[in-house]
Amino acid sequence: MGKSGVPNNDEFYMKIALRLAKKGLGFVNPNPPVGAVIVKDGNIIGRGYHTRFGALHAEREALLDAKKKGVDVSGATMYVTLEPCDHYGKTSPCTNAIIESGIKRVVIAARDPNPVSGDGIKKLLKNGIEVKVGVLEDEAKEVAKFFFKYVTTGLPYVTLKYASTLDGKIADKIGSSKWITQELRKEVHKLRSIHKAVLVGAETVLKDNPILNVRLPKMKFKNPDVVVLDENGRVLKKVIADIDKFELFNPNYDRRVIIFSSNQCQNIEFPEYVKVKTPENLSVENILKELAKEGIDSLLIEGGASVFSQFLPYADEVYGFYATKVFGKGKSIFEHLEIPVEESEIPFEIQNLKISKNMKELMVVMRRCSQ
Ligand code: AOF
Ligand code: ZN
Repeated sequence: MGKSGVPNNDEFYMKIALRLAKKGLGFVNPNPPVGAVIVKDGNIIGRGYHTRFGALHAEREALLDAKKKGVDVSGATMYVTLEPCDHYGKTSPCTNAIIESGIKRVVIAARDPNPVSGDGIKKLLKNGIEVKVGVLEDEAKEVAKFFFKYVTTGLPYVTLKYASTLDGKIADKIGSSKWITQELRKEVHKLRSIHKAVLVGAETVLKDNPILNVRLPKMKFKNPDVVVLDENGRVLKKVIADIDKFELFNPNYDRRVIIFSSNQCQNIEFPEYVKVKTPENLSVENILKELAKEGIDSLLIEGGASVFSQFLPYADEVYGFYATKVFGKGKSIFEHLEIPVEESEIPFEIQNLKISKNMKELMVVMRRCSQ
């Protein structure tokens, strides 16, 4: 912030770059959403963002945009939400493109934690470019939180999402669980659209036959991959018998389906978008590691109670959707956890709240406290 509380110029343009970066959410995983703007004499002459995995990086998109407009970028400033890369990956180094363009100043929000990408800042400085780092750094790390967790830990970012009654029930006593919350469903679909994969347990697949796709009218999105935790092989057995019975396996949703199972089903031919994984160890840690190997940087846990209980200790974020309903007897969200009262304080803090327009539903967003 400037002294008057008004954002200074660097923050002003970085905000625009961050807004552009967000457009890539859900399309770029496991790479980062990145945005860039080029400014000369107070005018924005180029804008760009990373649009999808494997596509041009934000910096090159912004340079291309300026070129298409026929403007000369020499002497301009580039604002970019992540340190420019200095490596030959799917594209050649952004540092080279910046240096060749004649840009004289680069403002960066966050340093790149990915060691593979090289030292972009050093390269720019060595080539006489002025560099400023750390403008809206926290905001940039927030936008690219999946990437930061994935690159620094080798594990996906885990978001746990449940819909429950006021008394913490996700299903009534006969197991029916559909439509506990209605009004805030758009929030759920937004969550699905930004995660690389959603995970459900066998019980949910067998009871609810869920689709788990994104339904957001008039918006561009990508359906997340689906991961099924099928410890006893119950889903697999049914799928082998009749795959068409399951919404999850409908090829129209254009996504991968990964099943973790104890069932060794050699010689069974599945469609190419289905992958069965049968690691010896089906612990949560191991499943997360296996998913990271599949390029899954973000995982949305969608239920049911057994899966919620197993994944809560690994969740980075929790979205609780509450309806003004009461089931009394029924399935509790975390009923498989046995926690002594003195240890019941979970290391989360409430970050955000949203009440539905009809005042009947509440979304509570919780984040694991930073140590
Ligand atoms: C992106 N988009 O806009 C920027 C990235 O696999 P590659 O060759 O596309 O390189 C990916 C790495 O490049 C990524 O991990 C990050 O460190 C860096 N910057 N990546 O996908 C971008 N600026
Ligand atoms: Zn790059």
